[in-house]
Amino acid sequence: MPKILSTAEIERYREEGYLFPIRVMSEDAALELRRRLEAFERDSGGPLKGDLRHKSHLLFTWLAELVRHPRILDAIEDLYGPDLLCWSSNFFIKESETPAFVSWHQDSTYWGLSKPDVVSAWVAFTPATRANGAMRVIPGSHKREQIPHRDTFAKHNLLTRGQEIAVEVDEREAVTIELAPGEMSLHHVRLVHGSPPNLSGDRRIGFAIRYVPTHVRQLEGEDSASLVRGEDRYRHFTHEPAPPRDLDPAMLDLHKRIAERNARILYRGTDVASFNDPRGVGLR
Ligand SMILES: O=C(O)CCC(=O)C(=O)O
Repeated sequence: MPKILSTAEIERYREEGYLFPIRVMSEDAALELRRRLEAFERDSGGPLKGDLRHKSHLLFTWLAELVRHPRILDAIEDLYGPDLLCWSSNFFIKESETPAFVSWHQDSTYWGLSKPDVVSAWVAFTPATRANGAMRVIPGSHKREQIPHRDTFAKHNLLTRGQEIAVEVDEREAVTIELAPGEMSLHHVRLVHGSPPNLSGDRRIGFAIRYVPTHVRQLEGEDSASLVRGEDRYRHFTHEPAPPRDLDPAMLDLHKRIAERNARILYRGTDVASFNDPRGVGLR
């Protein structure tokens, strides 16, 4: 018996590779998350950048709670079963009227995971609209195998290597994932997706949380993840603790080491070694 998705929604995810909109929390609760992010940005002198956008749930209690939000986990459990790890999370922030964009890609390309049993929950902290660069997806494209990508390291591309699909994408097939604050979309790791620049007068803020069932493993080196539901009978990943308070010194240190290790996986085959390296464009 599914927990929150209907049988038709589960079937749709299997056929099309995405689902939206799913309400996670009220608009006010989402705007409170935005307020917390922006309070930190004010105190630290500017927009969240570099490795602070990666696995931020290890640094902030309110994001640690978000990756464990029962409504998100119920939806993920309906798709992938009761034993779940949060493998990663990434802020995708597009400032207003800036050229930042995301090229057409499959998430699976550089993640190094053993199976395509990986789903992203993209949670909207602001509206996501056509005008502000909402994500676009190609329905059913997750059924394709891994498609070759080329690295562009393009200046305004928000992806780690500016990677893009090396074959033509028929944009007439694209569906735009418009969301209100507090809603989420789900997308499969092989789904072809991307997003255009934000032409609006406000920031567009999304927090993408990557979940795997515990049987998935990392093929490209040592890796860690947070057990967020059920039990882990496989122990393929080292388990990460939740932060006891925002910016806890021990968690800052752990996060730094994890980010360095993850960067080695995601930038493998290049000479970029860190999310903070200006040559690597990722997570600006
Ligand atoms: O936020 C966006 O525009 C793109 C997000 C994305 O590529 C992802 O979550 O995998």
